Amino acid sequence: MKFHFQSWNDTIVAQVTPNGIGAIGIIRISGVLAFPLVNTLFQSKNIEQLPSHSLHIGFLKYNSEVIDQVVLSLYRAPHSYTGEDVIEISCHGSHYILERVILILIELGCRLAKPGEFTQRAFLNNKLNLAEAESVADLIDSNTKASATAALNTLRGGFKSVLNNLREQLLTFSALLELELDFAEEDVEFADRSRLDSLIFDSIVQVSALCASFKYGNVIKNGIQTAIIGAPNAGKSTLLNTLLNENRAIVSNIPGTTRDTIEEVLNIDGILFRLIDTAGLRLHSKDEIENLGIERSLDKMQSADLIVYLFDVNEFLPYNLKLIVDEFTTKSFNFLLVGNKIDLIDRSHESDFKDFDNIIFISAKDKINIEDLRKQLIKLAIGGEIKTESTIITNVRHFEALNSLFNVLQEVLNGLRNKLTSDLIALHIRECLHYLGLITGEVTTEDQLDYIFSKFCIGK
Ligand SMILES: Nc1nc2c(ncn2[C@@H]2O[C@H](COP(=O)(O)OP(=O)(O)OP(=O)(O)O)[C@@H](O)[C@H]2O)c(=O)[nH]1
Ligand SMILES: [Mg+2]
Repeated sequence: MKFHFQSWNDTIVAQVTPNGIGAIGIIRISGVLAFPLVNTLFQSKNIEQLPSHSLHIGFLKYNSEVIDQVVLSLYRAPHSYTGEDVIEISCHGSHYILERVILILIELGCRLAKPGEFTQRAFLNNKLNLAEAESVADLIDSNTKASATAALNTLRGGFKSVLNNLREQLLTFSALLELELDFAEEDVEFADRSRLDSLIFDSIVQVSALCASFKYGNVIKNGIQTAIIGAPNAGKSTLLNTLLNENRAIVSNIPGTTRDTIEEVLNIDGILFRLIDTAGLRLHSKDEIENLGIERSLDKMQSADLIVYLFDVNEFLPYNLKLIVDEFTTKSFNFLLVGNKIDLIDRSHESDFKDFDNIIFISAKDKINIEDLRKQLIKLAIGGEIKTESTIITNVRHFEALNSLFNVLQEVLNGLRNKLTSDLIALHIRECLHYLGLITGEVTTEDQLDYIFSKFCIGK
């Protein structure tokens, strides 16, 4: 369902800058009452006749109370973020002033905006499609270059053009299909059936690439849980400190030093690794607290996206490492073997472990090969370099819709190859268009929209 400009009777207001003291705080008002209401408060000139996209300095006054000297930014419908009349008031960033202005505007007839309501109106007024609106929230949430670039790419229409392309392919397909239905009456074999086949095949390739990109998208958006696991004294806490470049965890030569898990975030080339230093694993500790720590280590290991298995190359036997690798492989864990303390040995000792894949040798203490380790972590997390310029799916909702689309496209292809009747194939194509519409917001219900926008922050 689409509304037209200014179809709401209520005018919404919210602070768009974060709470707290700053030089400037901005309040946004959107709706039919924006201009008349702000006009009653603005002393310096009558803003009703002023043009869109203009700035005006002056005093806000309510009854006899002078509230602040402010700058108004005026945007007239439909040329605004929401598509409605919008005014942004830049006040001095005092909590008192901002609250006072908002309360006055509410007293005069505005309503406090719900989370994401400005963007929801932008969507309902066709300023953005749903995927683009969601990327606004992702952009605000992003805290690395990679996640910001991916969100910005969606917002700038990268995803939209991929979806439009798919839609066009499907529409061309159904046009060809109808042509075939027309000819069927005359019992003429449709000449270019292989074109239908290749159209659907191309769509499947595109959709499966988008689905595959979700793995990276998820990593970009949520980071990667990385558990550092190993025997007591292997040097796990030392490694955590070295990677973070600070003395975060206690290090000592007493086995069993780390009791509870320690979690810190490390940014490697724009990817967030949520590093977890754990209590060293050993079978029979008499210490009850250490045993609790070991239980936590095992839990973290199960739920991690990536395990860094650290061992002391001077003490650990290849035979034992093999047992660990077998266990990890059976459980399909994503892991990296890291032999530590190479500063203490003759490096030829590394050759004892030459039969293992996914292994590197470092000294956590003397910072040897740490750059290599960082590169390996990136490689295991995302399987190479991230190309954030290409379209990457970061949103679970989009991923699910694309997955369903992928399945229906497969059915279409099978149908074509097994000579399913054209009217049945046409039904599947309609289903495909439905899933595309779920992403862009053409077939979402109001409840779904409320849910999606409720995850935004207030003021956006
Ligand atoms: N020579 C050398 N010593 C290291 C290296 N890494 C760690 N150590 C030493 O090994 C000892 C144990 O280090 P930790 O980092 O506390 O080991 P851990 O794996 O966290 O141990 P637990 O917390 O008990 O499980 C300390 O004395 C460290 O200084 C290294 O690369 N080379
Ligand atoms: Mg430790």
